[in-house]
Amino acid sequence: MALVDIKVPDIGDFDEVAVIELLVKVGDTVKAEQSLITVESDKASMEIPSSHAGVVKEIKVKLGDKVAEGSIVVALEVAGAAAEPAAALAPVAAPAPVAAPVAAAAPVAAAPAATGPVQVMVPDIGDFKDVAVIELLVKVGDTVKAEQSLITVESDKASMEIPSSHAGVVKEIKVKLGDTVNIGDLVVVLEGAVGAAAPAAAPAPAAVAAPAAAPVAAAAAVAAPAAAAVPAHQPGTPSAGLPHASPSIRKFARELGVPLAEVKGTGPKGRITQADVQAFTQAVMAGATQTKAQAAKAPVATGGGGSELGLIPWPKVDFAKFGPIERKELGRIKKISGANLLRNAVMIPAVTNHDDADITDLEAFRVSTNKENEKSGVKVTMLAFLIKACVAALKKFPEFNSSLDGDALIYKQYFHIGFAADTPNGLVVPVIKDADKKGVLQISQEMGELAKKARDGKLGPADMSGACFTISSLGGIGGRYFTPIINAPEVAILGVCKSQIEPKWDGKAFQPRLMLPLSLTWDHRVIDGAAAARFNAFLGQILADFRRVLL
Ligand code: CAO
Repeated sequence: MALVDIKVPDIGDFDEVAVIELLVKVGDTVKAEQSLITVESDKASMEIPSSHAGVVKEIKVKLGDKVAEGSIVVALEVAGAAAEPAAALAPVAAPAPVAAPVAAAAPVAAAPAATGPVQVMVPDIGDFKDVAVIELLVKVGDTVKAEQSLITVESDKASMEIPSSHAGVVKEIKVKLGDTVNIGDLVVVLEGAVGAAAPAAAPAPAAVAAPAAAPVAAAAAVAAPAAAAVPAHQPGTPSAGLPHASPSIRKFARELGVPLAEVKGTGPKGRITQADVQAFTQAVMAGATQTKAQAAKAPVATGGGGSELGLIPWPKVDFAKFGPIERKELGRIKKISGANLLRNAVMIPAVTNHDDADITDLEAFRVSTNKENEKSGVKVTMLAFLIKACVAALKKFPEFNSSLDGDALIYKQYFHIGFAADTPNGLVVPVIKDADKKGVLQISQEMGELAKKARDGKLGPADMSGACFTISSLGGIGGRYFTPIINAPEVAILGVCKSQIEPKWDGKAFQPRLMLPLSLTWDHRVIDGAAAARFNAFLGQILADFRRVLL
């Protein structure tokens, strides 16, 4: 075993780059070429790889440190034989490619304006070969300045922008996303003299711009950075339109299909971390957020065009013609829930059965329990009893606790019950997990906590995911019956309205009974009307005599 210092290799003229990420920790086993840290200059973001395989014994830098060529990054314990051929591994250790964000086209003073077609090529990007085009930053017709970035390219170790050598109007874009490019490849064709840095230097028509740049060495190019490749994202200026993230995070996001521009960075200076990308993915999967592309596709609450369903277009009315108006954008929750509700309303063949449950005795029990428990601070709610009763009904009728999966049904053996909560920002559905394993008191307490979190806008994706069945209670507000919309991929939802005393015939006389209106909406692809009627009847029996929950 030998201890080898892994140093920052030749990174050209970048003598003061900041360490912005530590990618390994003491004790980690690393392979040769594995990235150890990410550094960032004002010209590029790059990862420093290990020249050897081994075990990290010590990390010699910390976040924020400035490093230069030769700075020790990590002390690595390597097997004796492996330590020897350090020289053989030199190409790995010297990520000349990372020094690549360079390649000047021409010094500023000479940066000409195009008067005729000018071809802008990929300049000298050092040792990089076959770098992928990951962003097109201009479109045909755009007016660009000299030095303005045209495309972003990325290797597995660095990302950088390729600037324009000239000012002009973009006539043609010669690359597309996913293309791989090399030095000298044509990027765009510009035309017309616009905002010239030095009009006198305008080249002849059809001048070839980039190659005009001396094929300078990386360091020299940085020293004359007129059209040097600039960082894909400059520290401190994430709002420049491009996400502020390291190459590996950009790659990670691309693999997951995550639009980085929509991810909020929580790292230093708003930098996007791997955890940010993961959190964004989880939020999208849980339905708590949408990508812009999803939102654009979704026929949201205010109405997509309607053309997706072959419907006539949504009526467009100039309401101001009829009286004063005020326009207010929908909030985030309303937009998301609107899109979900519309999909569920349109895609599910839903039917609603209405029924009543006699809760006279249950309500008396609830009120007396609350009196006895006054000091505990936990109020037992009717909704908590309903959750418990629904669990019993879901156990008896398992298809209500299922989800469609193509031609199959997934039967859940857990009982997570969602409840609709009205908040100032819109409707949300927190979930009581494992309601079958909890008592009514605990459910009441958790509901109180979740409802508060909902009103405070603090529910996280985990609080709102995993429901098997949902209850929407308007009992505290009023109404008789309504037709709730199923919360896909669930297959049923129970709507509850305000209970009231009604005369009920007991065979001899009318008796005043407290009746609770129930509205069960179910997915007819999974459930039949008879099963729904039985489900409601069973629920009614339990609510009339809660001891049946025990049976
Ligand atoms: N019948 C008569 N009264 C009822 C009742 C019912 N079915 N359910 C509750 N109540 C009464 C309670 O007794 C309580 O009265 P007091 O204040 O006099 O004790 C009051 O209504 C409030 O009840 P609660 O504190 O138990 O609250 P809740 O369990 O009814 O509701 C919550 C909690 C979060 C579900 C509710 O605040 C809410 O947001 N409801 C709206 C849900 C919704 O919007 N659904 C529609 C979805 S489709 O757009």
